[in-house]
Amino acid sequence: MKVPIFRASVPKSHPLLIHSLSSALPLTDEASKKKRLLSCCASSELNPVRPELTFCVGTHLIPHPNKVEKGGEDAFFVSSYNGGIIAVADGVSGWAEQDVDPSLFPKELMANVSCLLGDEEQGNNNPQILIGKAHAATSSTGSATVIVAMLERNGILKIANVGDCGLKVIREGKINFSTSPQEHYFDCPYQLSSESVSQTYLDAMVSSIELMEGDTIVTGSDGLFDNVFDHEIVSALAGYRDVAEAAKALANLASNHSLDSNFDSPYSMEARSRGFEAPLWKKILGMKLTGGKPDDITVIVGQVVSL
Ligand SMILES: [Mn+2]
Repeated sequence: MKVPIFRASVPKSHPLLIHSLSSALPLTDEASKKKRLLSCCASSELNPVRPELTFCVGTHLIPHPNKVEKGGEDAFFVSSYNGGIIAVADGVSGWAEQDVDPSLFPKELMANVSCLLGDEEQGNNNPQILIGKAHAATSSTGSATVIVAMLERNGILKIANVGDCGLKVIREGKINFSTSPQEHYFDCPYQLSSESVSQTYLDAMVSSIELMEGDTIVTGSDGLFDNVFDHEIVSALAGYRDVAEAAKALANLASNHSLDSNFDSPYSMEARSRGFEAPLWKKILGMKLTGGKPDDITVIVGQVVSL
C-alpha cells in the first residue's frame, strides 16, 4: 500500500466545535494512590520533604472545520503520573483517500502510551522508549506525528517527538526552549506509521530540559504552531492565569488565523521561503501568498508548580 505521507488540508470557513478530552490511566494500585488529575493547582497530600515539581494543565482541541463531526484527527492525553505527562499525536489525513479513518492510529497510539505508563517495565520513564513500545503495540492502519513529554519531580522534562507536534517553554515572558519540527519536505513531517517504511522511535528528536517553578509549557499539534507566532503565544499567555482558559485562548487564536486568508501566518511565511507562490489571480493583483492553515488544533498549556 502506498503510504500517504502528506497532509491534505482544504481551506473552508465553517463554525467551530470546541472539544477537549483526556484519558485516564490504568495504573497499578500504588501508582493510583499517587495519581491525581492535573486540572487544578491544589497542593498535594504527599507533602514531600523538599519541593518537587509538577504541572497544572489545561487542554483545548478544535477540530478542522471539515472534521468537526468526528472530532478531528488529533489525539492527546495528560496524566499526573510521576511529575506529569503530556502527549499529543496528529493523524496524517492523507489516509482518508484510502478509506482509512486517519484518527484511529493516533488515538490508539495515545491509548498505548497511556497504558504503558502503568507498567513497571524498564524504560517506561523514557519518552523515546515509550513511543517505541506504543508504536509497536498499535495495530490500526494509519500514521501520526507524536510528542511525549514526561516531567520528573526533580524538574527535568524529558521530551521525544517524531514530526511536527511541538513544545515550547516560556520563562519570564520569553520563549526559553522550543522543539524543532522534523520533516522530509515542506508539509510532509516525519511520522510513525502502520507501514514498515515509516520513521521509528529511533528517529525521534530527544530533549531534556530543567524546568523551574513558574515556567509555562505549551504543547500542541502543528495546527497551533503553523498558525500562531511565538510572540503571540507569549502575549496570549500573559493575559491568563488559568491554564484551561489559556489553552482555549491559544486554540481560538490559532483557529481564527487558520481561517484568515489574509493573515501572514508562520505557515505561509515558511511556504514562501520554500519557493511556493500565491495563486495567479493574487500575483496579478500584486499580492503574496498568505493565509493560515486550516487543521485540527490541539493546545495543552502546563504551568509548573511545586507539590
Ligand atoms: Mn496537524
